[in-house]
Amino acid sequence: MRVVVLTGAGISAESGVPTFRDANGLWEGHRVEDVATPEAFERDPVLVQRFYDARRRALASVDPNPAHRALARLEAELGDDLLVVTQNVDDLHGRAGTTRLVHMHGELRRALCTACAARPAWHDDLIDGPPCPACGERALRPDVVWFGEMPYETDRIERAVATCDLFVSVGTSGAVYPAAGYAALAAAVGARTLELNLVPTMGIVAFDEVRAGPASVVVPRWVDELRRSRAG
Ligand code: BJW
Repeated sequence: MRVVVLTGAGISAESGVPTFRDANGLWEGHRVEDVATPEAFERDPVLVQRFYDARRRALASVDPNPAHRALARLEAELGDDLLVVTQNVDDLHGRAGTTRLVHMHGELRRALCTACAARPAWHDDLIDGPPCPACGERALRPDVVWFGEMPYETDRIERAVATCDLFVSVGTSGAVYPAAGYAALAAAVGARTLELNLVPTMGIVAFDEVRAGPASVVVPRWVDELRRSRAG
């Protein structure tokens, strides 16, 4: 059975990483739409670099929660038949042990050189304009996908969604495309669709099944069920 799991900010909420569109989703009064665009970066690079430097620093004090760890256990069970597609730019899936992973909106712990397109691993602040390790230009920005930019590895994701048997959406509001369209794509090819969310969303397509609850509870429960059903 081929499974695609799409995750969003809700899976990391209980690790202490704020979501975007819930009550505490603002950063110093700014909506994500006001800081996560190329136009915002052009207009006020200091503000945008501060936003991402603060979030990169905050990663040092958060850890994967039982939902991230359950998906790593699922990979141990399904191997290449699982693909986890995350919209999150934190590194909690990787730290939990997931390797079949696409960071479609990029990663906080990577920089992107606007001069040479290198994407070096990056753990420090970018606000002081450090040189790119590849070309030496002081042209590094966070390696994250802003509105109007092309998400990473969309061909690979769409191939996986179009050939999966089960599509699971975890902790995402379904407000941002192209990720918001993947459940509809999966349904169109006959895959079963399941939503795991604190509060069920009303997406463009109704999921076959919806389980409401915190990710740290509903994800391990679902993973354990799936593993038991395969064993027995
Ligand atoms: C829990 C929980 C708990 C809470 N347990 N659950 C008009 C129509 C259609 C599309 C467009 C349009 N105008 C423009 C577009 C395109 C645009 C878009 O979608 N805009 C919308 C606003 C409409 N998209 C783009 O520009 C994308 N690029 C693109 O489309 O390129 C062209 C293309 C064409 C064809 C194929 C491919 C490409 C790029 C989008 C980039 C998004 N970037 C951001 C910022 C990344 C960097 C950063 O982190 O700062 O990505 S925006 C932000 O939203 C971030 C997230 O990944 C993304 C999604 O948010 P998410 O994860 O869903 O979080 P929330 O907060 O919204 O929801 C949290 C959920 O968790 C809630 O449901 C809670 O209930 C739940 N939850 N606690 C379980 N404990």
